[in-house]
Amino acid sequence: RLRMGEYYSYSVLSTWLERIAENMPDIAKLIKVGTTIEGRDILGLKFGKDTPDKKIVVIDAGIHAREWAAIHTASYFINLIVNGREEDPQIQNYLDNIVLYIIPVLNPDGYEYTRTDKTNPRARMWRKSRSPKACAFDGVRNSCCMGVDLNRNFDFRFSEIGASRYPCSEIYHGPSAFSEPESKAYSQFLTSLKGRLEAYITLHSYSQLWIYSYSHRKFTYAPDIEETRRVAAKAVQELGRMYGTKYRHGTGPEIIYAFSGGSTDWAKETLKIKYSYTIELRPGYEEWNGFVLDKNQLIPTAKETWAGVTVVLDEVTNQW
Ligand code: 0X9
Ligand code: ZN
Repeated sequence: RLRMGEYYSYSVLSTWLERIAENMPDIAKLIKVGTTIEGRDILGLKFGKDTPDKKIVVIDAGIHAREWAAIHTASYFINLIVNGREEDPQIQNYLDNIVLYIIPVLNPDGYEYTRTDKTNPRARMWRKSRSPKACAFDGVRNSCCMGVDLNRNFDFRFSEIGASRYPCSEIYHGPSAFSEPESKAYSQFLTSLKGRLEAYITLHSYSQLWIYSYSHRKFTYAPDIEETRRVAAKAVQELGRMYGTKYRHGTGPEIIYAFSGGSTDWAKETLKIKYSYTIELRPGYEEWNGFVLDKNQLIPTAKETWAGVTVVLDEVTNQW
């Protein structure tokens, strides 16, 4: 059992997931999405008994290494389901009626690198994966750097906008769509759920935003935009009810910036997922270094986010 409100290493988190699966085989199964470039297993838990008629929801976090509050929030969700289900009929209802996957750290190599900040202070702000150096002539010299922004490496308008072809950029999209083992494995995992996958939520930080498709161009939506927007509006409202935290909802280019190659857009378009959301957690965008969230904000952040996420889970659960 892990105490919430703390940050943990990937190996501690992994052992925790393994223990949960061992001790509660009726409600949780360990899943392995794939292997990272440095050889780590990308692990998650599958909650609920799987029957072919059940809708599936996937929640992930930590595709960006420095977004620790997102990783904590996904871990908190796991903890809530495992240790809070007996007192919470709503959670019991989810376990009975849907299959819920939670993958708390999609980019464990990057996450572990950010945790070396005690000896290398710059490491804390690492965002990308840890793939080997690639080089490109940047106009002055041939520059070589490690890492790919995995949220630019999905096969949705790859490299079109808000992404860089220079390996030293924070938003380097990689040599080709799904060139990276992490994004490739994850896309295959999501594809394997196609048809039953009703909601996909990816947790990021920060800016307090609830974002839906599409991200590459303004006023470009999937056909079910009205429904997408209605549920987002409701989620943001429920989230805010808890502590008054103000979120905005909209598409990326309408409320922050345009980009392509992201996981939610790819999932929306390719897998035709009904609810595909990127959530940018606390703090608000006016904060200059919101990636470092004070520990005393971790639990409130996770709690309010859960309140928003339950709006989506309720839509999926009550659907038939
Ligand atoms: O840029 C990203 O990949 C995400 N933001 S973050 O600060 N966590 O890196 C997602 C951006 C949300 N979507 C759009 N801008 N469309
Ligand atoms: Zn992010």
